[in-house]
Amino acid sequence: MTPRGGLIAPSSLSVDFDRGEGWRWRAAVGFSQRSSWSRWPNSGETGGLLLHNEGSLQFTDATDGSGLEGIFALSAAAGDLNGDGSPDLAISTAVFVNQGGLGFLEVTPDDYAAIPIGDEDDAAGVTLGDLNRDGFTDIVVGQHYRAAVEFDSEVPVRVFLNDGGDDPGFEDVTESAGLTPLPTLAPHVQVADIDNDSWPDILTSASSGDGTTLAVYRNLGGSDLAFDISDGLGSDQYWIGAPVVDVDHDGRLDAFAVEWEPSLPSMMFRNAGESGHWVEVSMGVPGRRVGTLVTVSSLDGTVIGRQEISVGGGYSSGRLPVAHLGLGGESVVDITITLPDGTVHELPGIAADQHLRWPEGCSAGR
Ligand SMILES: [Ca+2]
Ligand SMILES: [Ca+2]
Ligand SMILES: [Ca+2]
Ligand SMILES: [Ca+2]
Repeated sequence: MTPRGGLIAPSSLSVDFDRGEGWRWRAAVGFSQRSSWSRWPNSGETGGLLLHNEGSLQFTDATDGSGLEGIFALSAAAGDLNGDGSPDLAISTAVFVNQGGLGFLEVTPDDYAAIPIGDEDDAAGVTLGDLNRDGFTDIVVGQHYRAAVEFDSEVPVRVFLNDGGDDPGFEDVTESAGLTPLPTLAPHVQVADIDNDSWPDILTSASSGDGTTLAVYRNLGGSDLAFDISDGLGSDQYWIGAPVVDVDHDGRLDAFAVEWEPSLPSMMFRNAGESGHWVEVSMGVPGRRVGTLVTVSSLDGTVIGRQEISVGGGYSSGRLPVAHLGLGGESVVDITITLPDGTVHELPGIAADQHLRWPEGCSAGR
């Protein structure tokens, strides 16, 4: 590829968009900040890049003709939004469906654009997950709104529910689902079942607890999507990133809050809350992890949760290629693994509270 100077890319991800053969990840995509940010004078000259992996660490620029030309955003996330088995793309400023062969069709909802209050307000981290457990992947968008601390504005994290169409439509349910506006920035967002009750929650990099911990929108469950927010909003404190991972292997998802201000420490938050049962699934097959869909059902066949293994999303954070699913009160579940090539593997009667690395089977270790 030809080097392009001045590109600032706060977010990037790697995903097999064109379902390349073998182990290679065939495409990576990065997005630069929008050009109007005067304090980043070199940003926004080219827009995001779609890079095609030719193997041996060689990449070609596949942006032209892809439908992704001239895009500026702070974050990108990939996942199957229309259920056809190919990964699609949601970024802070637009949504695209994969048409195959590294071509994308824009399906951005009319009300997707973030409306700035001041000069340094942007939609930020994007993350995907099936928040209402209807089988269709929804979109969560964080906010990097300096107005929240400079003008005492309150700005929510936004949620768009997928209507399940082939060219999916998305409904902004931010207000109806009770996503309380935040008095500080929340650039990073991640869908994660923090209490393992089987309903996906939204962790943000805003603070709660009067600035002492991360703010989490807890999914109240049920057919009508509704969230509760952590207590103690009001502090200006926020973190720039907050990747989620079960660091101490106790089944509860922990988070590392990354500090932007050099004089302050980054913080590791250990999850010490109440927890339901859980299961984790990772792929032991090199290069075939990202895009694997893990579906968990109770023994009566009710789907409890589904999660696509992904490494991207959010803001300036990453994630492990692991599906972590809360199970609530279910201690034994059936698991279905759908590989990126469409192959389906059924794993019946799996005991909860373990990490399962497929295909070697269950083990206590990782
Ligand atoms: Ca798709
Ligand atoms: Ca959904
Ligand atoms: Ca939950
Ligand atoms: Ca933990």
